[in-house]
Amino acid sequence: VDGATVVVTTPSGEPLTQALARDLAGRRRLVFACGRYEGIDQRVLDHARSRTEGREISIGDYVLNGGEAAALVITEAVVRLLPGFRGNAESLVEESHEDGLLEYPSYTKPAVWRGREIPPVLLGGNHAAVAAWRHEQRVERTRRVRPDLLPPEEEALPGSVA
Ligand code: 6SD
Repeated sequence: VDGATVVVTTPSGEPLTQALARDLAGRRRLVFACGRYEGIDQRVLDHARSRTEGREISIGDYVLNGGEAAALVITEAVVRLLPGFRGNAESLVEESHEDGLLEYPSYTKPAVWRGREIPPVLLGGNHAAVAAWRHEQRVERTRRVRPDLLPPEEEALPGSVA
């Protein structure tokens, strides 16, 4: 198809990241090719690549039974980045993986739910304190579950000397 990017979902592809999703969101048209059984015959891939731009993409280091679920995941990551998908463009920027840190924990109403309270700093009205607390939560969570993502300026542990 004219101007299309053919996306082949495969565990041997380049990893899907937010940056790759953003790249794909800028393409005119995406065509997904989903393998079954042994995947897609190499000649079909070569033919598609001779006529269009092709990307082989993996959604993670595990093996699915076919490419369809991976295509759905890629579609979800890309479509929400298209212009006009939702009103507040700024709210996208704060989310996990847009700036290398995981998201801070989210609290809504009520202030006490089944005996569990919202952290008091969030109810204090001090916006700078809220921002500092959320940043620390993001750093702590990233350090704990995804140390590979931690930006260099956050690598030192609190109290450590450079
Ligand atoms: C046989 C497929 C296509 C089988 C896949 C992609 C990822 N990240 N894991 N597994 C996959 C894709 C598996 O066709």
